[in-house]
Amino acid sequence: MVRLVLLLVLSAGVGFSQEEKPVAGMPASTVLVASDRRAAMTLDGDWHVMADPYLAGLYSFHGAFDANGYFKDEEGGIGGKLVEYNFAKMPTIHVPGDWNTQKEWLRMYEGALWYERHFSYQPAKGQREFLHIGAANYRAIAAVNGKFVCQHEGGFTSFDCEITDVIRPGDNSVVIEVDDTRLANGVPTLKTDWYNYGGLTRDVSIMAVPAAFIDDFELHLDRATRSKIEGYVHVEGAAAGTAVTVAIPEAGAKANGVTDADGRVAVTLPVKRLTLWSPETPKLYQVTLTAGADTLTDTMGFRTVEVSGDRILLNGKAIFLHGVCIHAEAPYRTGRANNEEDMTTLLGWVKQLGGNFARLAHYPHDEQMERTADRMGVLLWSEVPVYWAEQFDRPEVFEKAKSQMHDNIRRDRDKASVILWSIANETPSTEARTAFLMRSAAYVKEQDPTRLVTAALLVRGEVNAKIIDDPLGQALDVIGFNEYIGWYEGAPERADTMEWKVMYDKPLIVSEFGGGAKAGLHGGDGERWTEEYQAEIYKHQMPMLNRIPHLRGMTPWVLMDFRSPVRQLPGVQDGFNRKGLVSDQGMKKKAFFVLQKAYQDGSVGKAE
Ligand code: GCB
Repeated sequence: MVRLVLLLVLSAGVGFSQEEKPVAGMPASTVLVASDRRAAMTLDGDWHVMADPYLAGLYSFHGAFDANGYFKDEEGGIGGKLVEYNFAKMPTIHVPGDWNTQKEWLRMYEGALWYERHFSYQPAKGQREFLHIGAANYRAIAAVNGKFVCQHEGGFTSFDCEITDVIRPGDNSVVIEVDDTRLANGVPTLKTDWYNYGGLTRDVSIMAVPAAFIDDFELHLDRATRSKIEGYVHVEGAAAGTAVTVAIPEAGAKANGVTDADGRVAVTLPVKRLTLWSPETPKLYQVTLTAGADTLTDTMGFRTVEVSGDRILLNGKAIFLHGVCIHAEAPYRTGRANNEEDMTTLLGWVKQLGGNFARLAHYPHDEQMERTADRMGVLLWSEVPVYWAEQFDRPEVFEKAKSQMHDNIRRDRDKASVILWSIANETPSTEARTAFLMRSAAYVKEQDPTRLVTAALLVRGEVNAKIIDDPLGQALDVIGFNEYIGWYEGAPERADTMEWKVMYDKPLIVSEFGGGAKAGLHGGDGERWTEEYQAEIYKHQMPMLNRIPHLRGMTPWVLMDFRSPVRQLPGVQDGFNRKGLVSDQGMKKKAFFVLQKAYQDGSVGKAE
């Protein structure tokens, strides 16, 4: 491993490119499920930061790692003696938080930023410790007390690095290099329509667990009978025969078992009189898992979701998904959403709309979002950032997408709110794309057969007709599609005569439609950027949506205005995509009320 790293460091001087940054050979990270339910020592707060656009800390003449995998300087964990830098004298920024909205000098910065802080700790004998990072956009390399502990790629998934061997009693240092350079072979790729907020955007903490501990489990209500909960528990480091118990005291359910040679045990809990989770009754139960010395208590809802013909069934009943798309943008202050108040505000607006559903665009959101949706009763579509023109023929791109799907599913399969895994958004229908996404769909099915697979597709158009026939549809349980009639395409009235030809007998969700408006800008119905024009789009969309065969859900674009560097129109956009129903400052636009009325009186959408 060390040799590989050194080799890469040496070769870095000659023709080094961002895409080749040394990620191979470093210790891997893992994802500990329900980590937010474990006792943790928070590392949130102020961290020293140093921008490093030339990656001097990794590759400079100072060198990087010594023969034992240590950074040369134990003090700060970055190459060289403390001559040309000094973390203690560097400015600080707050974690969690993107760097762009915290410091004017970092507003447009894309590159590497080193984070550093100290913390005091007393390791208990026989425990294992992990550094938990809620999200680091886009790549991260972490070191504790000068020793590498892990690397990670993917800006929106959480990860855990084992630090048992390097953490020590008393003072400890942690250094994390976060690099948000956009990559042609990254997921997402170079161009998106959202702000590339860099940094440690979510909570960071130290977690201690017993030597053998529950790192993964899955529990779901059986679709066929709805009278038993099934799944498994995995105990990392457990000897075969370790006793495992799963108990849901309020439901009078309990199961015992022992781990096999892989640390795994299958569980079945018969349940009677279970209150099923739904948007109307978001009932959550305490679920206690015990394995040897480890105990983990999660909060879970139980429900089933399935497709029958062209209907979506929740707990066996046909449902129409009245929803809206949401970016992980913080209301009022902008930047990345990362606390419970942000989540409650965003989902509160969904509830005010009369909605029961949200599409979390276009990447995994903070886990607190799913927790809040579980509590408030909002069904969710969860997505990985396979967005627009990915390099679908490059094998490493598939591996990156796969690891994000894996980590996202592993983190959130204990959340009743999540019913749909989306594998992509608006990808061109090419052979390479279809082969890639067919594999993605199969992978998601294998990882989680209890939920539904979807993607937001593009639609083909004829003069007065739209056609949904993308070959990827074959691999999806529910077909999502985006359309912008009245905004990118014609005037709002164009929807009135549009015909829809759907080649699949499957449930459909219109996963985007809408248009831009500047909150507070008023004018005639035909005047772009006014609240009136946006409201007109919604008024003309709804009757059309009611004519689309198999339509079982809708998530207009988008709940709230969000920052995007490709939206520059001065005085109107000013760096924000203005398709929000609510402004970034929480002002509701006219279209909000048009949609609210339709959701509340049920005039749009039929469950069967
Ligand atoms: C889309 C994309 C979304 C954009 C939106 C827009 O089709 O999926 O990410 O933000 O259109 O506003 O153009």
